[in-house]
Amino acid sequence: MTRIKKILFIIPLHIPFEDYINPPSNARSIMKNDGKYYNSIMTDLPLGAMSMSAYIKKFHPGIDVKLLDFNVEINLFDDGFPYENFYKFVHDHLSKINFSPDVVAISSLFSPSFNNFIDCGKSSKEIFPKSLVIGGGNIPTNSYEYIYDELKHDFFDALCFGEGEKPMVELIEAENASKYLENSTSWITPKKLRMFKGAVTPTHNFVDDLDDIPFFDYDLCDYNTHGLNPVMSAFSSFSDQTGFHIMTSRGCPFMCTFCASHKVHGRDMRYHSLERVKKDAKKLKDKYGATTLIFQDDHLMGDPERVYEILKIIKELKVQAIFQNGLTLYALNHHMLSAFYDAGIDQLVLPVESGSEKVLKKQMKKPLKTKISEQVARDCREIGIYTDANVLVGMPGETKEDIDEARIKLRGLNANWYHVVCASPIVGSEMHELALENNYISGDTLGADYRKAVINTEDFSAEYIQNVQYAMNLELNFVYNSDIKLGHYELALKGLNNVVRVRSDHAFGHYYMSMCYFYLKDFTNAKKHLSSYIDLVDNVFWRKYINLYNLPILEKQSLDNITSNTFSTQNYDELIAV
Ligand code: B12
Ligand code: SF4
Repeated sequence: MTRIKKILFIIPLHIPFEDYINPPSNARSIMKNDGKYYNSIMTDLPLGAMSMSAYIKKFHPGIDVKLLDFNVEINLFDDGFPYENFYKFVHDHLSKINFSPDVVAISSLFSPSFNNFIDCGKSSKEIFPKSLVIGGGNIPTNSYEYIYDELKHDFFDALCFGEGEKPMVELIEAENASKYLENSTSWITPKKLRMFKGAVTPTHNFVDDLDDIPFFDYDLCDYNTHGLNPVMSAFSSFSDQTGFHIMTSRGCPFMCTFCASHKVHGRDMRYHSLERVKKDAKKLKDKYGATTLIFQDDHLMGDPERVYEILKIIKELKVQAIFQNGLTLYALNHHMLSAFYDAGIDQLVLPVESGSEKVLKKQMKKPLKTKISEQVARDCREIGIYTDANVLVGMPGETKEDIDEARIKLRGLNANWYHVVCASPIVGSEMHELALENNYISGDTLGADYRKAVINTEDFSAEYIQNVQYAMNLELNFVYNSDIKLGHYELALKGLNNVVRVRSDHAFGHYYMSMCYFYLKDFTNAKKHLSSYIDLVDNVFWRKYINLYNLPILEKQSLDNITSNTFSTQNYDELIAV
């Protein structure tokens, strides 16, 4: 009989604490009652912990599992954040928690959360010295040597390699937990690592048939707080939806150099059966009130026939669906896109990644041609699907010429919106290895995320990429906005409105909204947004870009006579000079 009766899952803050307190200018932020801006923390459901909990309870229904997600906890302070660092926050929180765990299981998926993961481990051992403190997820899977050998953070009793369902159940069932951890290849311990230096080769221990994992333990989360700010809310059509996350497959066979997913889930595809997908989706709708399913599959399009069936389920249940990770573009032919639309899906994320063939092929090793991206964007427009294109800039090996080529090419893609981010050397990716080997990384990489450029190569500096990333965002979404260019002002307002909703001081957002309203002959709103723009023209940050893109410097008197001339002063040819 197991001695493990209580397990506490902890999810560290996803982003560096410093970025929470002082959000970078290109991050979504919110103002709290103390008048200060804080980063707007995403509260998506932690599927890993929910899956492990369901699997554990299948074999040991008596085990009491709790979840503490600091991305949610940190959002609950309305009057400003009272702690000077993340460690103090966690420490205080754990010391007040009314739960004595036998195991504290900390999950860390993201490089930017590395230091927070460590703070959680340290605090947990201090507050619960008799508990087993373990870690798992992408970061421990890839950084166990760094954590134990370099940082000497032995407060983690063991770190799990890859997926944790089976290793957790084996741990619970072990006669002697310490002995099991030392002997199992799913776990790395400080003792094992030091004893067999260099020869520790942990292995994946997958649940081969995903249906063996019961319906995920959604009850670990309280939707009232976890549903406050999921990533989905950044998409205009989904901001008022009740979204529940679901992952119908694991694995991805592709080799994109910037990706680390395979390190945890492997490269072979494993799927939940269609019956199971249907049952879960129905339960999420009927029992939990889901109006939107948020698919987290890495490679949903792995089996197109299966996708048609999943779309039928979505249609039958009359729920919306969002595919945040993007869908493999080559599988999105006109027929497939029409099936998506027929199922009620009118917004898709397109992982376009670059407008340069060379960068796609050589730097990213992405099996994609720009003409496929263009075709998909064109088909979506024709069918009526709104598209958000993801773009990465600043891969090692990318040159300034490649970047300029991509900038120009992407203008012709005509996606509705673009999310341009800085390529980041995430731990576990081929790009990270390359960047390390060549000394390309500046600053604290473990804290790096896609908003902050950290790669410096022979071709560019991180600062250059940071500037280009912001300029590309302004160009593709505002100055060269495809919907404005095509005269689809209502569609343009969808994206622009979304920006101004989360950043009310966005000068470009207001200017281009005013332009759209003007051409839609809604002069009241045209005047309102132009007035907000005029209030921002003297702002130092915006003035730089206003000058760069030749937006007009207007005064309040202009509001009395808004004409098409107000909006036609740009000189597009100069724009590449950032
Ligand atoms: C969903 C998701 C998100 C969600 C997070 C939802 C959440 N609350 O967890 C959101 C959208 C918020 C997100 C954000 C980001 N993401 Co993301 N995301 C994913 C994605 C697609 C799926 C994660 C998931 O739910 N998996 C399903 C569950 C079942 O698996 P799991 O969580 O990995 O858990 C299993 C194992 O890891 C392990 N395990 C996990 N925890 C523990 C704990 C213990 C104790 C044990 C024993 C085992 C264990 O067992 C679990 C069950 O099998 C992964 C890719 C992937 N397939 O993993 C990328 C991934 C994790 N994300 C990634 C990145 C880079 C990011 C961002 C940095 C990107 C950005 N735009 O800035 C941000 C980070 C946060 C930020 N800065 O805002 C990278 C992380 C790599 C890295 N080294 O950093 C991944 C791996 C994708 C990739 N391209 O490589 N992401
Ligand atoms: S980025 Fe997407 S397609 Fe590429 S390897 Fe990762 S999961 Fe697969």
